[in-house]
Amino acid sequence: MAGRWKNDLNWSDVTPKAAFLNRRQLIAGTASLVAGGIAGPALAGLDARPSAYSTDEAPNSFEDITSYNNFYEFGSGKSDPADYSDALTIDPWSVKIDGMVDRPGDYAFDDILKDVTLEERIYRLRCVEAWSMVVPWIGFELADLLGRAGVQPGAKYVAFETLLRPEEMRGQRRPILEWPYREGLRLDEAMHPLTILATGLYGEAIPKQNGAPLRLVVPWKYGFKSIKSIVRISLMDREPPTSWNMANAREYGFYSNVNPEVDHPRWSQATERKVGGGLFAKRVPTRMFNGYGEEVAGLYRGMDLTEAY
Ligand SMILES: Nc1nc2c(c(=O)[nH]1)N[C@H]1C(S)=C(S)[C@@H](COP(=O)(O)O)O[C@H]1N2
Ligand SMILES: [Mo]
Repeated sequence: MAGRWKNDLNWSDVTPKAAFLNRRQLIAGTASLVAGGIAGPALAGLDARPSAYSTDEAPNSFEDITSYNNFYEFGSGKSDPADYSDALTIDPWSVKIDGMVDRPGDYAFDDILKDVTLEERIYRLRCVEAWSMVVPWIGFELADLLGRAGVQPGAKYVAFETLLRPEEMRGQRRPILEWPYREGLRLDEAMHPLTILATGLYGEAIPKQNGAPLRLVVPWKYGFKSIKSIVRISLMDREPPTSWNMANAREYGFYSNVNPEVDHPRWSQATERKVGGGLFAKRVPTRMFNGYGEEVAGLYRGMDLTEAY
């Protein structure tokens, strides 16, 4: 994969990770690279531009983001994805887009990238297990790809599937979940500009444990909605079955919007532990829609979010 970016120089080489402490510093870094004339090769890495949707909060370290993961295809321990995802081959990769679209087919990963605008999106990530991180993703809006496939008028939902390959994904050899991992969004959620497909983080191609080569990121929903290593996207007129909902519908609703007022049946969702804060860090209050309410509350106007959780 590294080769596909056509250069060996990445953000990590030209900018110490510490320089990513906050967005302002990142932008300053971008500007100085441009001024210094090495922006071409360095930024060709993922050629991403900053976005107004990014949070000013300090991103977690690359180490935190790539060593504390949920990716049950490699096991249910937090370090299993980093320990075992090396076995996954991600080149070649294609995404089947089917269902209610004008141009169904197998879209090669390289081909998908040709047509999209990569941005850096520094988003909060809130896991349903009540921990959180801030991640500097690189990605593009899902709406761009759906537009290219041509969504038909009757489509109301989008279903996503992860790769099924037990030979390489050792967790799939056990029935922890009904494989392949499946997720879904309502079409308006999928078309929202905050909803991205991430292909990188910290300016580099996305590590396998984070969902290489492309994964969904829906920052106002619990992390499990942000399905990794996607091989299929289907446009449907009905709500698709989703993995965690099939495993336990009472605990994991289809919407799963971050909501501090609706507790998980087994724990409170009112507060969260920020990963990387240290053993004695205080928990912080969880925000409605993970702090993205201004952008997305309108999608749910008139809905009872205690019922439709
Ligand atoms: N295919 C797949 N996608 C997945 C998961 C998984 O087990 N399999 N875990 C989810 C959960 S519970 C979370 S919190 C996020 C974690 O993303 P990260 O490891 O990149 O932080 O990925 C989500 N996407
Ligand atoms: Mo999660």
